[in-house]
Amino acid sequence: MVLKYVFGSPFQTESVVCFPEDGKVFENEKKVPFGKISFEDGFSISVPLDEKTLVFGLGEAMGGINKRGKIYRSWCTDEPNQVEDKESLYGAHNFLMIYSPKTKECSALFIDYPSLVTYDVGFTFKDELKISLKKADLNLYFIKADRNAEETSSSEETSDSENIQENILYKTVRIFRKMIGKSYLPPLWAFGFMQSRWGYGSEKDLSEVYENFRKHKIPLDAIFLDIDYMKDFRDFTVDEKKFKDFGKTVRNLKEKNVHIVPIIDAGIPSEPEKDETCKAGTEKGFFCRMKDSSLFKAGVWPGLSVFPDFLNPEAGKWFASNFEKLTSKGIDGFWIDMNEPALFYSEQGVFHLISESEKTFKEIDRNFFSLWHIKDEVLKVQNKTEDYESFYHKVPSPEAGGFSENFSSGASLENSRDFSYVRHDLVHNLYGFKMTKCVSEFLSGSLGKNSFLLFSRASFTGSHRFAGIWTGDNCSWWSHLELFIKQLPSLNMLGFIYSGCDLGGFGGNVSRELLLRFLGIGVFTPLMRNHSALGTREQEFYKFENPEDFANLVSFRYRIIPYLYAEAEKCAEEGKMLFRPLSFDYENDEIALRIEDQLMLCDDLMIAPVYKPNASGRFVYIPEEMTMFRCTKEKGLKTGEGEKTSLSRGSYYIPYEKDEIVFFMKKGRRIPVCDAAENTALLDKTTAKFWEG
Ligand code: MIG
Repeated sequence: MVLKYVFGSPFQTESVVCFPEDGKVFENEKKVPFGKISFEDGFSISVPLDEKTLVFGLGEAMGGINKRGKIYRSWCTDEPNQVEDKESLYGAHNFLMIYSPKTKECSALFIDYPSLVTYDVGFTFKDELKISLKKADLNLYFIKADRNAEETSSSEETSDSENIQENILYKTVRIFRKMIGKSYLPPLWAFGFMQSRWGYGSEKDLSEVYENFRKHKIPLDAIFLDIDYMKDFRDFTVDEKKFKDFGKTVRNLKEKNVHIVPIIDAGIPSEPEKDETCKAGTEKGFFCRMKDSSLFKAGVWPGLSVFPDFLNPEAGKWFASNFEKLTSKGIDGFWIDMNEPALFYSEQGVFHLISESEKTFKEIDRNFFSLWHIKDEVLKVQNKTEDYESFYHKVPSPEAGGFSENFSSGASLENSRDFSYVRHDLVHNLYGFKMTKCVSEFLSGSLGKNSFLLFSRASFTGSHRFAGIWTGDNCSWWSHLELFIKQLPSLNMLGFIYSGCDLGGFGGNVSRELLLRFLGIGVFTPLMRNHSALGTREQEFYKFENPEDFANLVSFRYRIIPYLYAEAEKCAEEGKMLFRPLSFDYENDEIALRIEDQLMLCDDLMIAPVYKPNASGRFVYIPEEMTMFRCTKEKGLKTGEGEKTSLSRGSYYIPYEKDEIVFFMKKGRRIPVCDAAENTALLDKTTAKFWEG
């Protein structure tokens, strides 16, 4: 059962593409049956939770799989400092599930709203979930699966064990996934291993990486280019000093089955005389503007920049058409960045800082405490609220709902019948989504559906139809390895099947052991990329002792790629999840319900990654009889079959060294495992043998 509550005049976000035929729509209700709504200070809904109730969802977020006990803010944020108390990351994913083990009932909420949404999940009051918005213009969806109805049935499902089919949590997700549409899936090569680093930007860098991977016999399918390949960090340019013939370099590597994947940022340098993209976009009026119709400018990598108005479909189409400059050179994969959008500073912000500082210095006398004021002001310059409130998008009027601006005096922007101006902060969370959408549509048209790789940093519910996402700037921290385990199932709930994190961690210096343990989960995630920040310890596998240990783990990945890809296809098509919390398979198991560090994988498997330093194993809960496969360099990783052990339900200490892969298979299941290969193009599916549980 799906109920849609329309309040006020919502913005049409495009998150939901398929409203169920038997769904009901209500307009401007004063009461809802699942909580208390209030129109004070915008809009809020309060839902009572009983003590045992679990709350899942919110996609890319901090916290646990069970979201209780924390505040979250859905506001796309460039957040390179992901410490525990942070409330926002790069994605805005307003989907929550509430499961009561007592009543065995599950309901879900989807808040279809393009700006800040705050979730207080039993933090202020332990038994209250409170969701707050600034405006009372939204679509609120309430989903309640019926245990006995065949809402999610499909012919493929006969292979599922009964417990999955009947699981009310899984059923609820699948109703939601039907509403938000099928997931994007890249071509097979994008399931191969991909090497990246901020700093790679020349022909020499690429060949060095390629040669080293070959030398150490580590499989590889793609090498990434970060902003350094561009001329002065300008989109759609290639630095000729670094690449004599870019097209030739790309083609040469492609002949060796290695794809080059360049980055594209959201901002365009504000230099119409020098920069073609800026010139064309300015002439067409495709950049975001301020009230007085001057261009909004803020600093990002190329310096002071202007920002394509992705909420204007014509502007998006034009921006995306520029990708041809790279696809024509043989590029068939991109990652898009800085699209929250991240703003280092705006002109207004810097002027404000200068005047504040001058004032402080003048008055400082001997009260040095006032220096803290300057420190605060400096920090505030980046991603400043006032900046997000200062510019506008030109949105097709029917989409804008009650969000279009009522300009008073001093404005030269004007709403028309066809287009309305909407202030950025009111639709902030759509910026990266719309960028992803236009780029994906362009690539789909020019390269063909499912034949390009695309993933984005910022995202919104619905982005999964157009691209994958990565989880942004994590760090080489054990806690971030743990965080990633918790993020994966939540991302899968929202259809982000093609997703992953920077393996090894982006910021900070990775230890050999941590990198190996990151791979312990990375071998299973569709997006499998080692990426790190400029200035950190080099983290290519061959920079560490015994690179063959890494090569073995990556080889194992290649052995299961055909299986993983086929399963991911099912997930994308049928609204299934590649990674699930254990509760999605064992809803009646009190222990499984609370497990935060093991995941169900595909239909058949369970994984329990090690995420603590200096561990030579971990405790694992086995929720039903399973077969454990231990893959070592002698048995299973590179060749042959992993060592099998049968385990009945219960808890075990499982020895699990960092150069091994351990996973668990449900009884009676089997998965195909083929021979490893240097890259996905050389994988031979006919070599597959079944590993049986
Ligand atoms: O301000 O392009 O998350 O992956 O290496 C940092 C440089 C900009 C942030 C991305 C990261 C990328 C980096 N970018």
